[in-house]
Amino acid sequence: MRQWKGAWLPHRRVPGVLSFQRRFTPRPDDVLLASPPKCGTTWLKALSFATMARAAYPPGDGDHPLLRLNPHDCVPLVDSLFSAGQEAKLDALPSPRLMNTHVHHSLLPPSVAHDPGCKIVYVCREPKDMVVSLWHFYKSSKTTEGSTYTLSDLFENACQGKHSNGPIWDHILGYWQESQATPRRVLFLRYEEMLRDPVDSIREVARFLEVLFTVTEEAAGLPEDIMKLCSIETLRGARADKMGANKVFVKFPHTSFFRKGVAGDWVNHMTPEMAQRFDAIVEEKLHGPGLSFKS
Ligand code: PAP
Repeated sequence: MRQWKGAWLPHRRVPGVLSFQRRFTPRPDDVLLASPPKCGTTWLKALSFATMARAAYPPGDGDHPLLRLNPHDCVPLVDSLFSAGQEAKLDALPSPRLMNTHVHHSLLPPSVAHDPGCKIVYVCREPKDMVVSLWHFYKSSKTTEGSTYTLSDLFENACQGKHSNGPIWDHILGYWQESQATPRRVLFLRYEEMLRDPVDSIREVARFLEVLFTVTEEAAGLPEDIMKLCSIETLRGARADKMGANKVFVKFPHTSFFRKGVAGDWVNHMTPEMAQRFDAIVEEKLHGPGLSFKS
């Protein structure tokens, strides 16, 4: 791991993030989905893609791309494309481009962070659930390193903010503050609220992206169709390449992106002491700005 401007990054990701910062050419109608890892990115990618591309791909269509591709193959992770020297793929995307990043707001290219045109949809999650989800994800990796990583190793690192794109509290704060300052440019979502009312979240994303559902679409049940298409059960069963989402995630099988998909699974993995310790750190970091994950 390397620390850069306060953020922890896997060392192999640093060149990609640097290139993203320096060489990314924005378009005024770009849409960037941002998130810490394991906080609902795959779901948000599916929902946003299905919503934005609904004219070309009706969500009830039996041959919808999301039924044959992993959502990560439909919406590229920008910094990874730069890491892999594949940024030309971004130029080839039709406008409005839908892209994703895991980097902190402070690491975004200035053109993206402050461009009045580019919209950012951010999703985060209860931090303990993020840690547990990340641990399961590492365990599903095909590498020996991944399969021997213990929850207590990851937990100790997470308490110091030293995990991929950590600290999670700074990640959350950066986008939250931006969403407060410029709510028309940054939409701040929570995974738990999306789980509580997925259709409402779909409408919220559509409203924010200025692709509102028409009266006819509402009457035809399009938001509900998108919810069903993007449910964890449907996406898990998609005919996507079972060996992995795309070249960047090739070590991870398709199903490793769709585990439980619930809130509060930390309780099955962390002791009350671990939970208390982590909560205290997170609450202290987020308390001032008025954000909380306490239930
Ligand atoms: P990524 O960083 O690798 O893209 P991300 O998609 O952000 O991962 O988060 C994965 C979590 O979202 C998993 O949570 P879990 O480990 O606690 O189960 C995964 O199950 C959950 N998830 C993926 N797709 C969906 C979905 N369609 N609906 C609800 N949750 C989902």
